[in-house]
Amino acid sequence: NGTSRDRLRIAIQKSGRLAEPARALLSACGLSWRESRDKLFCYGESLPVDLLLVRDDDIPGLIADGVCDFGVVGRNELNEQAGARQSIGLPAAYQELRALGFGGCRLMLAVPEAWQWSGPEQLQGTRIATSYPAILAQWLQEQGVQASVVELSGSVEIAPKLGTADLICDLVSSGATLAANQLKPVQTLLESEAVLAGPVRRFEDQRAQLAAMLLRRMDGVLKLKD
Ligand code: PRT
Ligand code: ZN
Repeated sequence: NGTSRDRLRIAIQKSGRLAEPARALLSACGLSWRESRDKLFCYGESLPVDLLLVRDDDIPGLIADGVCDFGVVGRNELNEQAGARQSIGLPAAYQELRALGFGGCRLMLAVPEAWQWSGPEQLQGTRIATSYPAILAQWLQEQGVQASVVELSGSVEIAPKLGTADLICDLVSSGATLAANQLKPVQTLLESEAVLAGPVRRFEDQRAQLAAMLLRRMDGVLKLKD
């Protein structure tokens, strides 16, 4: 979508784990907004940089379609949707520009507590429940293992108990959810955190300078944080 614009548009999560830290980071970069009544669109006041408040799952697609210029999203979600595009032959449309240091978690395989884990070859012929079918399928292929991927959009951790899968591949932070479901983490597929995602294409209008300034400010803020 080659529409020329003179304002930048950044998609962030409307509510959820990344919503507050994303706003805090952008505020620290000197951005401020006039809240709109519907609270889905926030008009930038200090700079021509507007916010779109959406579900995290929608952020990669909004960048791919050129509706938004940047997004703050989990690497897990970005890589999953990139993998899904790739598997149907679509070109890469977005890229990770900066790792943001919050929203840390791991995409892991977790098995019933009674299993003795001996390595990926043990997965041959099993059924694995996940919300990340593209990342999982690619990893299985790299391991040279054939297993069936059972795609679930939520409550993945109860699949082994229900008998719909033998094990799961899900995000883990404290591990409490796994423990509560008598599962144990055995293998990390992806180290994730919130990232700034942007288009693969360069901006050819006013947005180029705005984007460069935003990245420069963000690098300053991120450097202060560690
Ligand atoms: O409404 P919307 O679609 O925007 O929100 P969402 O429910 O899809 O997303 P949300 O807010 O739950 O997560 C947004 C992002 O936060 C994810 O894409 C990850 O990048 C990141 N993140 C960090 C996590 C976790 N930590 C996490 N622990 N996302 C999910 N979890 C889940 C985990 O899978 C488990 O089921 O939280 C549960 C608790 O984790 P434990 O290990 O602490 O028990
Ligand atoms: Zn979501």
